[in-house]
Amino acid sequence: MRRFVYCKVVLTTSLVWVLVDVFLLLYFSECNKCDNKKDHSLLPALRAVMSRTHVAPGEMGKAVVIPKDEQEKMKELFKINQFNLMASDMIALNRSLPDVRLDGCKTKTYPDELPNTSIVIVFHNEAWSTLLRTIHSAINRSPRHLLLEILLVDDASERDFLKKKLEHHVATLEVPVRILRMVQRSGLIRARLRGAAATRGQVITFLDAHCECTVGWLEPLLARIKEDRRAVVCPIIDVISDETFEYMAGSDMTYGGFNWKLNFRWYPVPQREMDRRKGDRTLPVRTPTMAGGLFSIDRTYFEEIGTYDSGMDIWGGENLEMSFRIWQCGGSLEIVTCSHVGHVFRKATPYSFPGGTGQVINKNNRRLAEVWMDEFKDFFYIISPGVVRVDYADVSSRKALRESLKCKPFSWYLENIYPDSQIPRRYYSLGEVFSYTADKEIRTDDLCLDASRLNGPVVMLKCHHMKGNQMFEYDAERLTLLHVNSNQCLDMPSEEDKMVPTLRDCSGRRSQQWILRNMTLSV
Ligand code: UD2
Ligand code: MN
Repeated sequence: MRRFVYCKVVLTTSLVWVLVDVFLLLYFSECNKCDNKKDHSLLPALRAVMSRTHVAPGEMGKAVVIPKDEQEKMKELFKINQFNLMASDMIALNRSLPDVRLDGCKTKTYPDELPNTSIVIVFHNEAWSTLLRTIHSAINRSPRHLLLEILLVDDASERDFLKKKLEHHVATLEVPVRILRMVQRSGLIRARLRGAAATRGQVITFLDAHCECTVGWLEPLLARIKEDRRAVVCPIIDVISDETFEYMAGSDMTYGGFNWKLNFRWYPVPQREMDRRKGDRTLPVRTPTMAGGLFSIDRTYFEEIGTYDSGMDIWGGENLEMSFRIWQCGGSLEIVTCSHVGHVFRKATPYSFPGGTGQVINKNNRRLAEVWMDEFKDFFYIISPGVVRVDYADVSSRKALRESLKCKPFSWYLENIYPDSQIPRRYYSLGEVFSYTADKEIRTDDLCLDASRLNGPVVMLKCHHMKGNQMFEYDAERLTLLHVNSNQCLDMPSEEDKMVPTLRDCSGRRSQQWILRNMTLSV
């Protein structure tokens, strides 16, 4: 009997929710048709109810769960864009998101008179729902007077819905949206240049085509540029899961750097930068590099500082090129921690790279290194020999730009802006795998060869720069690497050591002889 009552209660409660759901679904499908007109005063309240009832998939940034019997189809669809297209298509174009800002950001006020912005979004074969959610979230969460226009640049997409259907859809929006079409596939760099040239706003804001802007994202970016027109500012990039479209807040404690192969990487914000901001995490973080996709820049400053290198193709390298250029030529690059924008990070690229992925990225990186990295380019070329083999065309106009802007050397950048960089300022020797540094470390990126046991194997551990177990003395005559702490020599891997290099008493035998290549300093 009791169980019966319980079931009944559960059933009626569910029934009520189902009715609420149906109502909300109807309401929101209507709303989607009329494209987010502001006059839905009920909307915020309904959104709140909706998030409690989980009525629509993905509301409040929740993960979308695909039922078992749909998962085969889901996997098929995943391949089109390298993200869960089925999940994305299930989510409303104006889905609600949590307010992930630091508390100190929520109460900040900004000047009434902020510069306005044009948003530039370039895309190649983007999915409908992700592209439109980028646009809708930007419109819904930007004060109307600050968002002048949106420019879409279609980089020669081949999908039908991105033609007339897209034009009709954007024509109904309350912010002017213009679509420019590249005649042939040009890559994101030249597509952005085309978009930027057509903007009329005081600031240009670039976004990837699969983003979601959160509440209050725009004001802090514009306010920082108003303070200093040479500040180029990025939001914190939150993660939208490629598997579930769950919205996950990014950290304000990481900033942009790069590794030995010039890949962009996130690293912890160093203590010196925390100290400079006196521990106030709501203040902008000075970042050595930017991820590349999401940033705002004063429009005239974008021109002055040399826009982009139009000789770069398709994808890659432009973010570091711009980062080095901004810092070396007198600007600053910052992450405005009060601004959050989500981005779908993918594990693989969904589109083709005409000419081959490696070729394209090597060419862009070569141009970057030739123009901005001075003698440090040699370090990079040894690590990435493929880069030296590509034809990188003419960089003379970029070198002339560097000259005319009187930009500082790369060593200045490494010393002053990126002292925690993984590039050893001084090294004795460099092979394709390891370097032997002036600190007598055997090192690759931020990992150092470390030995803690007599007659034991060596391992790679995070470099601590305290010498100790990570210090090896090279004897250029005997060709030995002496582990000073244990007074033993590095020995070649053998079957017996399970192929791991090991410390052994120094015996002078062949397996303890190491040839260091590309010596730059004498040991
Ligand atoms: C990151 C950046 C991206 C760019 C790239 C390096 C973020 C969040 N994203 O990679 O903006 O700086 O690093 O180059 O920081 N696209 C075209 N034509 C092409 C290729 C791409 O229009 O030939 C578009 C694409 O549709 C997308 C944007 O360019 O809107 C960025 O491409 P992505 O999303 O593949 O780059 P991502 O996020 O892996
Ligand atoms: Mn992207």
